[in-house]
Formats: sequence, C-alpha cells, structure tokens
Amino acid sequence: IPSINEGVNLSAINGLKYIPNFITCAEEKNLINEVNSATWLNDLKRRVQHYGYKYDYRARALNYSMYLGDLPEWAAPFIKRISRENLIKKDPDQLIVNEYLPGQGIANHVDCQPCFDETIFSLSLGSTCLMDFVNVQSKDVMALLLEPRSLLVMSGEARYGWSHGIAGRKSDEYKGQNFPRSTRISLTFRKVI
Ligand code: AKG
Repeated sequence: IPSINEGVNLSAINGLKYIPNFITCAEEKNLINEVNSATWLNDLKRRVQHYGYKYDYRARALNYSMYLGDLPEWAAPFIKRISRENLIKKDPDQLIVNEYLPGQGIANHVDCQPCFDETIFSLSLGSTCLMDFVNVQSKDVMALLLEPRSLLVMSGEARYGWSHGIAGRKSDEYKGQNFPRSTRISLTFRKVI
C-alpha cells in the first residue's frame, strides 16, 4: 500500500522515524479486535486503556501505586519484532491505548522525561490523523500524516526537543488532499524508568 509520506524529509526532526505499513491489514484487524474486547476506561475525554504503571495526566507523573497489569499477550509479537529490528534497547513495559473519534485529539506535550526511557513508539490503527510537532525552543512546526498500520518512533530530539499532539478535527488537510477522520486507535509503548 503506497504511503503519502513516501519521500517526505523527516530530517528536520532528529530521532523521528516513520515506518509506513509496519503491520499488515490482517494484523491491524486482529489488534483492533483484541483491543475492543478489552475494557475501555472513560477517565479522559477519549476512551483509553492503560497497562503497566498508570500515567496520571493531571499530575504529569507516573502513579507508582497504580499498576494496571502486564502488557497484554497480543502486544508480545509486536514487542519481539521492534526488539529484533533493533528499534529499542530495552523492552517497553507500559502501554497506553488511545481511541480518537472524529473531532477528538490530544494536546501537544513532551512525554514525561523522568518517567519514561528514551524511545517511544506509537502504532496507528484505523484512521489517518495529522500529528503536529512543535519545537520546544524555536516553535518551528512540522506536521506528519500518520497512516493506519504505520509506526512512529520518537527518540533523542524528537522525544525531548519537540512536543507532539493531534488537533481535535474531523478531517485533515495534507499535501493538498483532504483526509476525513474515522475512529483511530493508537498503541503507545514506553519503558518506565
Ligand atoms: C500519548 O498517549 O501520549 C500520545 O502522544 C499518543 C499519540 C498517538 O495517539 O499516536
């Protein structure tokens, strides 16, 4: 499946990796089914699932007294693969599943620096969505359309020097095309430190 990001120059953001079609359509379908058969929480504006130590968005810290279970079985093949492909040094032990309905987003943020290790992964399922990156110092902005089945890897500058977020919109404009949003589910993996 061709990616709209073919040939896009990501070198403005060191440590940012975008891998289109990281998983197949069959794997995507299977992951969506697995996620939807687990229990969703409604403690944010959107539905979420937490595994490992819970991140408290209000306190902007990990809640070490709330361990919400090991990573699910269905995440194991994915973790094995990112490890085998040397995309990580230490296996992730925390997962946040976010569900975005059209119109929902997530405020720009830098993932908690003292809580999580240097590499963050986000696997996209379902809909496309435009992710905005803002340089913490220069305020430079870059936008990248995240496609279903793609993997986003943030480390180094991308992890610490740029914030990332998703505007709450029903469609995105990207490279002169309109991309209406449908339900998107993202799996964000991190290593707690
Ligand atoms: C977070 O949960 O902190 C995210 O940034 C999620 C990003 C995404 O949905 O791809």
